[in-house]
Amino acid sequence: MNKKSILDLAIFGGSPLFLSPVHANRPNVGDVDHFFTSATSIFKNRILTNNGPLARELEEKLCRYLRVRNCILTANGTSGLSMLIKALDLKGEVIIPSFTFISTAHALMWSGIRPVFCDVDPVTWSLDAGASISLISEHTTAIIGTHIWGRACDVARLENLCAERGIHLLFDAAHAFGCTYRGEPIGRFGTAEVFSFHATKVFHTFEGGAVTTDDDALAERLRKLRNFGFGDYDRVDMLGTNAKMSEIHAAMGLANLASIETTIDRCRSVWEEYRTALNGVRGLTVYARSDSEKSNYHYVVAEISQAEFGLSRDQLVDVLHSENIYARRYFYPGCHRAEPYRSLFPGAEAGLPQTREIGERVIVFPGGASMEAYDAAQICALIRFVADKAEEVASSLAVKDGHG
Ligand code: T4K
Repeated sequence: MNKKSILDLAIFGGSPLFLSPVHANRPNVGDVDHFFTSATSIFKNRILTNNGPLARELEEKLCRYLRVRNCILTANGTSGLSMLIKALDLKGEVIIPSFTFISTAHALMWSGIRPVFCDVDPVTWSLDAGASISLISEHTTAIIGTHIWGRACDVARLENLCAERGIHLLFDAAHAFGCTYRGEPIGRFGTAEVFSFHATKVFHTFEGGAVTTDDDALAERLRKLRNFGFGDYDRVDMLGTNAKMSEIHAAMGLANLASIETTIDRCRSVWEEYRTALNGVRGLTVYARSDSEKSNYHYVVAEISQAEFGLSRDQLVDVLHSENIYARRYFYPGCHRAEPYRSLFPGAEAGLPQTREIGERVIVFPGGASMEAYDAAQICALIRFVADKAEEVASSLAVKDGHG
């Protein structure tokens, strides 16, 4: 990092630190030779999709890895969520965090279910089990927690609560592949869990997802739903959809699964690089991982406190973007402030103080196995430089924006 004065920052006319964009969540790519070998087999046997041999092999291997009885691969995480909602015949209202990806709320609305937004825990940023109690009504049929950044929800407390109230507990495990809760792999808690295997996830199938469950009857229903409701040739048993995973996607999954532990190790070293290099930067806190659980370390997340850092999160994002570092603000501003929810439920904001606070402070840095440790070190050095000169940067930004 060769910037000496703030005039060297790209936002003030200097050369960007990186010549080409460095993205948050650039896809990891596992064992490419493994992928091409599987892909060749697809063309040899001409089974391209419809629960083919590679999809079945991947389901079996994922069941073993996640220690769960059933894994139903899907076209993406959102179709997995939608199918699960149908398979359980959920209705009325479902409680979800607002601080999550928009797809959970959308999947509910597509089924005519009202998402009821719950606040998040200030430490883990996952659904606040305590806050959810007062949101349960006679119309509530389920709670869906998100294991945000791979850190588990308060599973035990939510399980007790849902069992007491006779409602389903589901988890969005999109961030949590390879992570544990009380030493057990995430994927086997609640009635069912849903993974996203999107390209930007630690384990991916280009696009894809899965529902995992120990409930065999539910799994059977999901398999039928995934394939238009077919129970047999010429026999349709229910209102289904098409959410199958094709063979080429499964081939990518098999290749990525073969190298998942190496991928996680690499994610961890990148995360450690950030944590060590940013240690002591005032007003910047790297989101903590639980010491007692396994994490995939895929997301490098931090919180910016403007009062101490000297710049707002958004100002830091602008500075980084101009350097070609595409840090993101996931999941700002929260689902409740996105349409159609903002118009439908204008009062939701009042019950979501933590969501608002975290949404204003969160920043996701480029991380994951596809990052070079050297690049992570460069990014950290730049952030440290900006933090040291925050006052000067803030005044120059104000002048630049015409407020100075
Ligand atoms: N629940 C949670 C908690 C989720 O995070 C998600 C998905 C879901 C459920 C739903 O699962 P899916 O139905 O998606 O399977 C991305 C992903 O599209 C989305 O899958 C993901 N969450 C979400 C957090 O991130 P965008 O709109 O931010 O994606 P995009 O295109 O900006 O990509 C992110 C970054 O990655 C970019 O900076 C560029 C880079 N990138 C991306 C792709 C696709 C690459 O370098 N190469 C690529 O191929 O939503």
